[in-house]
Amino acid sequence: RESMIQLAEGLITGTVLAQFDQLYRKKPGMTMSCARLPQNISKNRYRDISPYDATRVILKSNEDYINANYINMEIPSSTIINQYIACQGPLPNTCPDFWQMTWEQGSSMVVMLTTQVERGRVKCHQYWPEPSGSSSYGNFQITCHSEEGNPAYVFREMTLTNLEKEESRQLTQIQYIAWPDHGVPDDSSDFLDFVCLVRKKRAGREEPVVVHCSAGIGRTGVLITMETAMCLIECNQPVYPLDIVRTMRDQRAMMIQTPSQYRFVCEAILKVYEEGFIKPLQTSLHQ
Ligand code: PTR
Ligand code: PTR
Repeated sequence: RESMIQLAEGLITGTVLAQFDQLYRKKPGMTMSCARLPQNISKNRYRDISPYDATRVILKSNEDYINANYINMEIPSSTIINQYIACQGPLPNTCPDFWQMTWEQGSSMVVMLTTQVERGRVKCHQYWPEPSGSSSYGNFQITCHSEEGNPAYVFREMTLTNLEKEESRQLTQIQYIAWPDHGVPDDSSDFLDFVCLVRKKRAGREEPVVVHCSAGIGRTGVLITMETAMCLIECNQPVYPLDIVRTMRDQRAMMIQTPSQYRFVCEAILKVYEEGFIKPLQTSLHQ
């Protein structure tokens, strides 16, 4: 409760945003040299967005580079560590790498926070087939069984097959579609519903949840912050959003891109706290 009063006051006085502005975007001392190797340049969607060497996801092959970092969020006084892989939206030439990573890391859930094209620019390659279709990406075959949704998000069930090993895994992808990059979601209730859905779907899965937008920093950072805050509130722990951002930026640079995104998530946290937005989730978890 104390931390929430502090947050509410800080939003009014502006200290919350001032502190966000002062926070380092990149953790001092972290290197990002792998991203700059000549053979990896074409695997980065944006020249200015690279993964730290220390926390990058390493593919189990000779060419081991993908623009992705592990992000672990510990919930104090509990045994919960929510694990994520934050990555950029796949490029045509990195789709096989994306599926290889998802396979090797044991992930069965992908959260996508961008559309393929925004304002006439390509933000992410469509790395999955149309519903009831199948496509191959390197050693992996993806079959999309179903696609359903509402104006805010789309839900897809897929099978991921490792063609070499002849093994398959079910995979859920949830895509939020009402959120332009550098911006904030059109509606915070829709967004909170979406985060609740992510929490519900994640229940029981130990493996990292793969989260991406276009660059894998702005919207991805907001989503991870929101889920972490919800989890803290559920566990009766104080929520200090700036600490969450710092913890994320210690693992992937620049997480949460703009002050307006930070303000949006802070306001959404207060809303969750005040309106008990989490209740429907708790009910559904016990079904
Ligand atoms: N990279 C610069 C920035 O962050 O401000 C410039 C920039 C801004 C580039 C927006 C692209 C932007 O959006 P879009 O790619 O959607 O046109
Ligand atoms: N160079 C790009 C820019 O600053 O516009 C990189 C970039 C693109 C950064 C998109 C963030 C972006 O948003 P998101 O991480 O939410 O896809």
